Amino acid sequence: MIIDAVEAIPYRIDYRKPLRFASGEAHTADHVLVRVRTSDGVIGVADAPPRPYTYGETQASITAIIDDVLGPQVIGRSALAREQVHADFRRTVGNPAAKAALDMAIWDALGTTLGVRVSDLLGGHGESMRVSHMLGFDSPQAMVDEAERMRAEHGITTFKIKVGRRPWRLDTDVCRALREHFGDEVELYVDGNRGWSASEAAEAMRAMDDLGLTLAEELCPADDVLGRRWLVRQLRVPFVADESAARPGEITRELLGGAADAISIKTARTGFTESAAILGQCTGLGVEVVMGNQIDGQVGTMCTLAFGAAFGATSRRAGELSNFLDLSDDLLTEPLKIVDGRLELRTAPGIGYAIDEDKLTHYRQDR
Ligand code: MUC
Ligand code: MG
Repeated sequence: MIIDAVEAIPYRIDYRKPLRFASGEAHTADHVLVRVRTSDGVIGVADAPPRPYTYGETQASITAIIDDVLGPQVIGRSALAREQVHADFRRTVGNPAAKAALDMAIWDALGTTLGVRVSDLLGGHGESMRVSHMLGFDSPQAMVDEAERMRAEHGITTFKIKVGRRPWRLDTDVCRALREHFGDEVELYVDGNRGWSASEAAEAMRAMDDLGLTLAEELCPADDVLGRRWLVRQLRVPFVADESAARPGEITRELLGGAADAISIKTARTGFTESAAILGQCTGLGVEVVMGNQIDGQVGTMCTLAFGAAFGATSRRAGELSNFLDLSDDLLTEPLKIVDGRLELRTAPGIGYAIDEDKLTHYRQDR
């Protein structure tokens, strides 16, 4: 179970249509597939999605930090030695997606070696999760049409609506159109990716008071410290910290400072090991969590599912597990399928996926 090789493979797959949100937009998935091999010949795999507008990482930076720093550190470590691996990781500041993918690839190798699913190793709570779909910026009609297609084709009835545009009416009109179209048959919540000021967010949320939204995520910047506390105090729904609280210390600061009262856990940035620590922190503090999405493909989505299904607290709310549907193609031999609004774990050990090598050869950028 000794890690003897690490690979960081840059690849590119187009989205069918760009996903737009307040802090950026994604046209192509320029991701990095991370593979570890152990001395027994077992391969572990995970995905690193660069999100420069949130964490400063790029495809090139992820490949370089794995090739030059993190990969050489884990080579020679046992796949069981997570504490040592993370002590090594802490010697390098930042690079959350690169570290998360390596962490999850090691877990995948461990599960495969033991013949056990990673989700069972983590917690073994359930077999599936309810799915929430994230709707990027567009006109009210286009966003209603997309949500309707998601419900008709995949049975999805929970939607996270991207907000944070100016003027804020662009977004409140979308939320109202969705509620008018679906009535009480869907759950709706919003994510501002820090696009509004605290006062704009307060006005917009007041204008949507009658829409029955269930969560509000990152409506304004966490750096607007007093403004954000002022906003959070007056909202009638939990305020979810996402990109402002990606590390355990940041989560403590945001929660104790009154700048958030729920947390988005994203395996794409905290892997399995650190996500488990964050989940313990949140449940200990009595704070709700949501399994978030970093516009993941199917590899990343299965990682989110493996973690989310493993625990009661992460399975309570719908997990953001469907934006792989926005990609024009993907890398799994057996594509994911959302049925009746739920995504099921697979039976295979490890994270449970197999990579289609022909597709990887086709999409990789390094050959
Ligand atoms: C979200 O929840 O903010 C968009 C970019 C990213 O990194 O995450 C998303 C979704
Ligand atoms: Mg978010």
